[in-house]
Amino acid sequence: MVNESALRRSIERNEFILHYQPIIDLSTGAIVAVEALARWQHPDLGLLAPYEFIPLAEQTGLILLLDLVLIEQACQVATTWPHVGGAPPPTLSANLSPQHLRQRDLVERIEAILQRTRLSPARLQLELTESAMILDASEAQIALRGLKALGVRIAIDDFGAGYSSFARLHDFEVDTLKIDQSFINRISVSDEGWKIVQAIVSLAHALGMTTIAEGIETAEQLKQVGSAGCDLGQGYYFYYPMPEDELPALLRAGSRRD
Ligand code: G
Ligand code: MN
Repeated sequence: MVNESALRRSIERNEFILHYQPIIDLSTGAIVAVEALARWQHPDLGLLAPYEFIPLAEQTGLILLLDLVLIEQACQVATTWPHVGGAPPPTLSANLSPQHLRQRDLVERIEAILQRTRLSPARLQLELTESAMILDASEAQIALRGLKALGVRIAIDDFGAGYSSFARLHDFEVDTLKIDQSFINRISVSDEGWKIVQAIVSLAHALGMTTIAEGIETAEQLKQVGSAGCDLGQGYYFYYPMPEDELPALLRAGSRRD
């Protein structure tokens, strides 16, 4: 049974692992970033996906503990990724619940993680879901400014699925929009899907933001997001999330899928 005390115990016992999914530059095919995705290695239930425990972690506030434990783990791992050719190792994209923006010590905690792991701040991108947009603007803005002052980048995850405001994105100095996979799915079904993606990309670019298409599963979707002007892409068509030890060989082998 997954309940609060089981979840708390599992964090103490370190039952969480991270899988890593490459993010591809659509114009060069290079792996430019990697997202760390949480998995719970449950002693009885096996490997659990985020949707099976993140909602409970959010409700109970345990997410405040879990996220930081996982971000530190991912930063540590990211320092071991190889340089390939002259290119810098990929950026680490890590998920951070918007609840953290209310914590006064967030910036210090992230700074301490960067110092302990010695990951360059420029190689860390934090992904916040759109619900960050509805937090008290001044409170969120102070936290985001502090993170940006460290040199960390900010991405909005699952963009377009919930409440979104381009004015807020601009105020929050968001660097990257991750376009929700529901739009990418819709691309193959109707012209409308493509038009929405294209419109998001144009607005994002006008505000100086980079775009990532999430959940690319087919060659057709890849072609369409490319023609809509998307910068980067992520999804099963390229790579499934993989265990930590499989990534370095992939990075060394070069990042082209073909
Ligand atoms: O909320 P967030 O975007 O961080 O979560 C991404 C989730 O989507 C992960 O659990 C990941 O395993 C999953 N995922 C990654 N690529 C694909 C894809 O191409 N298709 C689908 N359906 N899911 C994906
Ligand atoms: Mn994410």
